[in-house]
Amino acid sequence: MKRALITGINGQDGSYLAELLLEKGYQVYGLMRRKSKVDYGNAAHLVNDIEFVYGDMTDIVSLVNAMRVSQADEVYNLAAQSFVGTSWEQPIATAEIDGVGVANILEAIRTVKPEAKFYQASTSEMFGLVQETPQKETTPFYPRSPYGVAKLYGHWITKNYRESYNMFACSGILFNHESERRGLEFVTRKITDAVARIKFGLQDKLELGNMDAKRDWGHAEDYVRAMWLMLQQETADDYVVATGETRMVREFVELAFKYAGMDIEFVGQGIEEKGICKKTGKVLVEVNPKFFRPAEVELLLGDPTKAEQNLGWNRKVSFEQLVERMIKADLNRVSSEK
Ligand code: NAP
Ligand code: G4F
Repeated sequence: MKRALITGINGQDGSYLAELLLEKGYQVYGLMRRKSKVDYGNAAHLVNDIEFVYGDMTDIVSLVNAMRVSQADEVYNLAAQSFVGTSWEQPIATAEIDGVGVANILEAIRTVKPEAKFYQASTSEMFGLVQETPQKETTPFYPRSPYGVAKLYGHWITKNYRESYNMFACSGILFNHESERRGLEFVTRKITDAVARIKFGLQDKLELGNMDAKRDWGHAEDYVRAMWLMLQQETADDYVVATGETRMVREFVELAFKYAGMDIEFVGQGIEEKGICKKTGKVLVEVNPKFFRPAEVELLLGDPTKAEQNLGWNRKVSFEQLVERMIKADLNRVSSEK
């Protein structure tokens, strides 16, 4: 039986990856932070199937302990302060968790079980002010947030340990991936949650920042499969994982309202732009500059050719299916809460 350690087990990707590895017969260990009230987050339904180990990416002792306890053959480092907006408010914590934390886990592996295979959760945020479109493995990086800068350190230290110590260490440069389990502050889930609440009369309108931003959005279930595939190869390498399609935030909003039976149209420009319900004429979407970022990533569009050719990876969930799944789940949840 193969053994895997997943950091960030309570997050969106951690829970989907744990399900995949359990299905494949792995013994799964999950690293989680101690909280004043125990909360397994997205992994709550797996509480009897996973061995949980307390630890923190900023505490190398806890990571050495997690490696000793798990004796993992594969380590998936998904733990991070993952919200770009917060990285301007907590730049140091973000650097310590998302940057130095990667060196900590690599050192823990090197100390306890150097032959373990390692996956690092790198990100398309590292492309930031994009230098080439579509973005691929060879595109130069230009991060635009403290999060992107910290992740770039994590990316390079992973490559450096591969080259310095011959460790099997891979980075997946994953573009945005969402799901019914996405945190409520990320734009897709903020939209589907708000649309459901508006539908059931619990909220008047949705306030957003930059609706012109373009993202390459896929479903998390597809993306965790790519992580696993990377660690099943003969040699370690880095891969872009993306859909090859890009959409504006505004398109996500329109589709989410449509699937909830409330067609909207956008009128006005800039901070005056509004989304109006075609049937009732009510304003359902407004711009609030409070959600603008100090520096924005305007466009992300990934080229997944290498992952498709070398890993045999393909995404299964389309953009439309992603929005539909998320809106359906939030409509069900909000209706039962109501
Ligand atoms: P997520 O839902 O925010 O999950 C992140 C997890 O990291 C949470 O379980 C969190 O635990 C844990 N964590 C945070 N700080 C920690 C610390 N100091 N020590 C230990 N654990 C800590 O993120 P996700 O969407 O699943 O993303 C997984 C990884 O992929 C992240 O590294 C993210 O940066 C990266 N990534 C995500 C995307 C995307 O579009 N989703 C794209 C590219 C890369 P708590 O529950 O205790 O907060
Ligand atoms: O959903 P977001 O917060 O995701 P962002 O910044 O692209 O980061 C996500 O994807 C990265 C991969 O590229 C991951 F590494 C990272 O961990 C995270 O998962 O914002 C998407 C876009 C941005 O351009 C933002 O300015 O939506 C725009 N936006 C417009 N209004 C908003 C809002 N974002 C949020 N969160 N909230 C708004 O009201």
